[in-house]
Amino acid sequence: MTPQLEIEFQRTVGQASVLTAEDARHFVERGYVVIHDAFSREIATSIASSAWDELESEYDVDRRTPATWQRNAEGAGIGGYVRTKGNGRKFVLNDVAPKALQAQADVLGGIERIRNGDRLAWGDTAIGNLGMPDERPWQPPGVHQRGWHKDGWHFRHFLDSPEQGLLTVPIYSSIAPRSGGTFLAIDSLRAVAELLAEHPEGIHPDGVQGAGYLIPGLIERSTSFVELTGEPGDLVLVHPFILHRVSRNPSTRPRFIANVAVVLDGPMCFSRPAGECFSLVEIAVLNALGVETIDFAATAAREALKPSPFRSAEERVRERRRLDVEMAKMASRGRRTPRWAVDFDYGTNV
Ligand SMILES: O=C(O)CCC(=O)C(=O)O
Ligand SMILES: [Fe+2]
Repeated sequence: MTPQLEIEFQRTVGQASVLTAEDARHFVERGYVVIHDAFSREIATSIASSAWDELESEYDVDRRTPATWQRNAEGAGIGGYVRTKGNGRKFVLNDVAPKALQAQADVLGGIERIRNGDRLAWGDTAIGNLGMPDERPWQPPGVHQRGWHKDGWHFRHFLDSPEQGLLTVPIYSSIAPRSGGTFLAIDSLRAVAELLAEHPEGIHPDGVQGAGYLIPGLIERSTSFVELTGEPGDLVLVHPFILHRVSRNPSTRPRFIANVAVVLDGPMCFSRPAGECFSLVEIAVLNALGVETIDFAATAAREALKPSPFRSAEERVRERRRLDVEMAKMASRGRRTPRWAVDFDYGTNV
């Protein structure tokens, strides 16, 4: 960090109450931090257990018999990967997990910067990566893999977008190494920040999702990866610009997490008036770009979009046209999808 940014960092850390200075530095420099025992094991295990109840009643699976788990297989190459609907329970963090709430406030610059911060709640849906022991060995994270993405399939992405202020991953079951933990490209923050800084008109969300044409060019610049591991009750806070992907779980240790987007009360700000602290999310962006402030102003309207799987035929055609125009413009400015992309199911603009 530059000396001036270090001063800003110390000011922000001085206001944190759950994150230690070490946690905060980890988040700024590595793009994520694991907060241990951020919420009770009871909440975690009750969500994981109701997820199994749902899977057993909806599919012909038995939680004790890994050979049955493949019956939920959803995505290509990721057997046993499933999202549960839950029972509609709500866990208001302020009431039942104040440490989890405060940890998020610590990285976002205060609870008042979180939309409905004092009523922020988790549901009881879960994402299971159940474990599919088969002949294919575990693969470590790497560039040439499918499904890398930036979260946020429902809005036009700007450098300061408030819709996905933070990516949070509450852990509901033990995640051992090589057992289905999410893969993070921890040095992808800079590539994503540079892209967004270059495009004040914003980026169509389809460009940065799993099949997004921009992803291969971005992930290609990463050399540093981690897989998330942890225990029930741990909360992983991930910077919104960190590219990540689902990993294949070849073990018999099922994994349950959630992925909760935190919405900010307003856009991020990279040139705050004296007396106002930057959030750690903002400091991470400034640090990644090697600057102390950025005068960012979006030049196109913020826009909510229907996520691609839910669009009507007509909407699909319309968004595809818009994306095609964006892709062509990017190509003409020299941002071209690398050749290998199509072999891993990404789009391409070349
Ligand atoms: O299941 C995982 O490991 C990651 C899920 C994810 O990236 C997402 O839901 O956006
Ligand atoms: Fe994601």
